Amino acid sequence: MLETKLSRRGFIKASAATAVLASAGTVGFNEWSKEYVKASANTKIKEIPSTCNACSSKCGMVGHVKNGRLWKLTGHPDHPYSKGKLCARGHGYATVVYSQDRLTQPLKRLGENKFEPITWEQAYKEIAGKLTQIIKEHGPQAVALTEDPRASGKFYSPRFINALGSANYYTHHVVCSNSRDAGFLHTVGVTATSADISNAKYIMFIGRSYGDGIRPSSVQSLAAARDNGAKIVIVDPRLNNTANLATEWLAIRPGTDLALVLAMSHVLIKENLHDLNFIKTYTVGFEAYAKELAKYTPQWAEGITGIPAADISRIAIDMGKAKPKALIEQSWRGAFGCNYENSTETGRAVAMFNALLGNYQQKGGSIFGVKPHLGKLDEQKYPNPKEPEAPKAGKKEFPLAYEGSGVATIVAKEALEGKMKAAIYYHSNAALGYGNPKVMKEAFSKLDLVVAIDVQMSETAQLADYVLPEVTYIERDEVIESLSGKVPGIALRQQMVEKVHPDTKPIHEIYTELAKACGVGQYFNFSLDELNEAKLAPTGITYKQLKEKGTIMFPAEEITIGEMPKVKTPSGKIEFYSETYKKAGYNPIVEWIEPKVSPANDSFRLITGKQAIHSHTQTANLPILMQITKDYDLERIWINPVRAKELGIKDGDLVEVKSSEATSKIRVKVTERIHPEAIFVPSHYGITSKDLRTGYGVGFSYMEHVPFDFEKWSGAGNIHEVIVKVRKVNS
Ligand SMILES: Nc1nc2c(c(=O)[nH]1)N[C@H]1C(S)=C(S)[C@@H](COP(=O)(O)OP(=O)(O)OC[C@H]3O[C@@H](n4cnc5c(=O)[nH]c(N)nc54)[C@H](O)[C@@H]3O)O[C@H]1N2
Ligand SMILES: Nc1nc2c(c(=O)[nH]1)N[C@H]1C(S)=C(S)[C@@H](COP(=O)(O)OP(=O)(O)OC[C@H]3O[C@@H](n4cnc5c(=O)[nH]c(N)nc54)[C@H](O)[C@@H]3O)O[C@H]1N2
Ligand code: SF4
Ligand SMILES: [Mo]
Repeated sequence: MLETKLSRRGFIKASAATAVLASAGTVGFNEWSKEYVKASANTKIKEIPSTCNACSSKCGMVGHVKNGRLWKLTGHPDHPYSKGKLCARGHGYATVVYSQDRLTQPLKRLGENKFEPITWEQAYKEIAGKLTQIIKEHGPQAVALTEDPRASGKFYSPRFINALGSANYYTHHVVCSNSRDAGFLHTVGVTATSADISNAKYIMFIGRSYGDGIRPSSVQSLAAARDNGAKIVIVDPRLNNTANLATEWLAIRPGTDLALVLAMSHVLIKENLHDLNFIKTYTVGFEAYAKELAKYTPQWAEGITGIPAADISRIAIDMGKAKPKALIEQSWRGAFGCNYENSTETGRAVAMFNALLGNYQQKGGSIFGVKPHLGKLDEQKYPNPKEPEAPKAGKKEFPLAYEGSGVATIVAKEALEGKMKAAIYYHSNAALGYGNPKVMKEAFSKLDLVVAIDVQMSETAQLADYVLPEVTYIERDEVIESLSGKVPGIALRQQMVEKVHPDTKPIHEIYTELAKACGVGQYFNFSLDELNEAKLAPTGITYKQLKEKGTIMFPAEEITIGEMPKVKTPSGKIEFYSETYKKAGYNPIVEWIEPKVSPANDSFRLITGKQAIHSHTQTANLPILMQITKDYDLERIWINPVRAKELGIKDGDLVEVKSSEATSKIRVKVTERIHPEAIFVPSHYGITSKDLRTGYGVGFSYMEHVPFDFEKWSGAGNIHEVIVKVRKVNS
């Protein structure tokens, strides 16, 4: 078990180290652009507001274009996520527009890693021919489409697959937040709440790191909370880079957060610090949950989590006293997004803990945001596709998963079973990022048709029969993005520079033309401008105004703090007891669930997480960002010094990491900032596509070690249910 003494010492050292790293990274970028501004003071510059595409936050940004070339970006001041700032990825990823490794024309696969360029006409004709044939033989349910939902994709992708008669639309959440989303959905009626961080007095982060999984405004609000004297507790087996804003680190045994939350809930009730008034008015099932909680004492949780019982009680009591300005932040991927067999139930317990504190829709608490009221296309003129007859694949097996995201890896499972025949991947690197790459490759090989729409030759594109090259986000207009939150708003992505490669196209054009070729063009008989005009109609804002501003917020529609909206669960209340669970054959009450696997004395659990300068697999090929990895030696895995010593491993040594699935070689960072039972792998490396010349061969992908699996509740990938052994090697 980890000693608190050890954690404290590591904590102080690490805070100093992260401060150095953070300033080194940011100063470099600022200085670089300042120099650039000076050097080109006399040139006329066009400023075009748009949105970033370097991660799912899609922050507002302003492109500065000189002589038709993008040369600088700044954060959009009005956008709620950027608030005037962009992160390093936001700056660095934009260089993708001029990348040497971009896709420049449609490709057809000839054999393993062999492709020939073809025309768009040929691509559309052949893809449509195959899709039509597959649908004729196996029905539309044998066809699926998966994406990382971005503004245009969110509208066009489901519409396209529905137009073909299939309900099989999926998103990357199966390896992101499917578990948290399901847990929250069946408790508070939405897949995520937001947190009023800047007004909070006591904030607990369970495996969510604002300093690594960056969104500029989140970091700003946490700094504001810190300035206001808030207590900030990080629960993480690793001391992450939010450390320099935190007051305390709980080095939890990975996979045991559910036990911690159950015990804290137990303490709140035992000490009578729960908000009974809120519970009576806005929740159902409290009595049954309180009864279950009786056995989850802090002493019990100490044995499971490794966190001293006294700390668990103290923190729960302090949070109870600080309520309603106390909360567990809703989290994202890190601890219970998609990692363990108990992740969905951890998500539920977290949403319930916030209900015990009565912090919903309170200042400094958990917030249900609102969406802007936007218009739709006129259905008379622009008919919607019919509702598909067969349900989405995976719905039967995982009825609790959020239907909007689905369980994307079911496509691979059904391909292996011979049921799924065609898969389209848009803006998604499923072959490397969604499940074990060997299993994904085998599944793809069983499909009659794989289409990848990308900007570079990703691992997924390499396995596709057809690769369609999209223009980058710097070169395209998109559908209006609605922003929900305390204040709703809208943001527009717009074209900043002319296409660099004439044979690339924006996604709305690709879907519209492919739909025509498939004989379902009647559902795409509108232009992007017509669609955006229709969306804007009820707002009173003109398209011209939106193009000029880029981001527009609606402060008149701000939510009223203190006023609970109707909860979107079946009971209309926050549910401590779920009838939906019961009907689906699951326990309606949250109980402790063990992780599927646990390390023994001679092994470790593999865990992963973000680094502030990279996004998933998509940034590894950008020289400007990969150079930071190299300068700071960031691709190394983390190991605790006590375990390293036992194994005769020193900082910088080369080691072999071996799991049931794979063997990788990598150098180590020996650090007190990691729990002795865990090995931490930064998540952005291990590119195997040789066409990505910068990313190729750096580090390894933790996904190689993850057994292909589905969590029982949400279908998520269980991506930390991995045991590895580590040994020193010489080469
Ligand atoms: N830099 C960067 N930022 C991003 C992204 C990106 O790719 N790069 N992507 C965006 C997206 S899509 C997402 S989902 C978010 C993810 O945002 P986060 O969820 O904050 O990011 P992670 O780094 O994946 O995980 C956070 C922390 O969880 C810890 N952790 C691992 N296992 C456990 C556990 O068992 N218990 C606990 N308590 N903690 C654990 C890790 O050590 C890590 O420090 O980031 C968003 N922002
Ligand atoms: N190895 C690994 N696996 C992961 C993660 C990780 O960090 N590493 N993160 C997990 C999480 S939290 C999430 S949310 C998912 C994310 O998984 P994905 O959504 O698949 O994200 P990426 O792996 O970055 O792949 C994005 C793909 O989109 C392409 N792309 C980028 N811009 C454009 C564009 O403008 N148009 C088109 N058509 N394509 C574009 C990129 O080239 C890349 O191939 O992965 C999960 N799995
Ligand atoms: S957080 Fe960074 S990478 Fe993500 S959208 Fe914002 S600026 Fe871009
Ligand atoms: Mo994610």
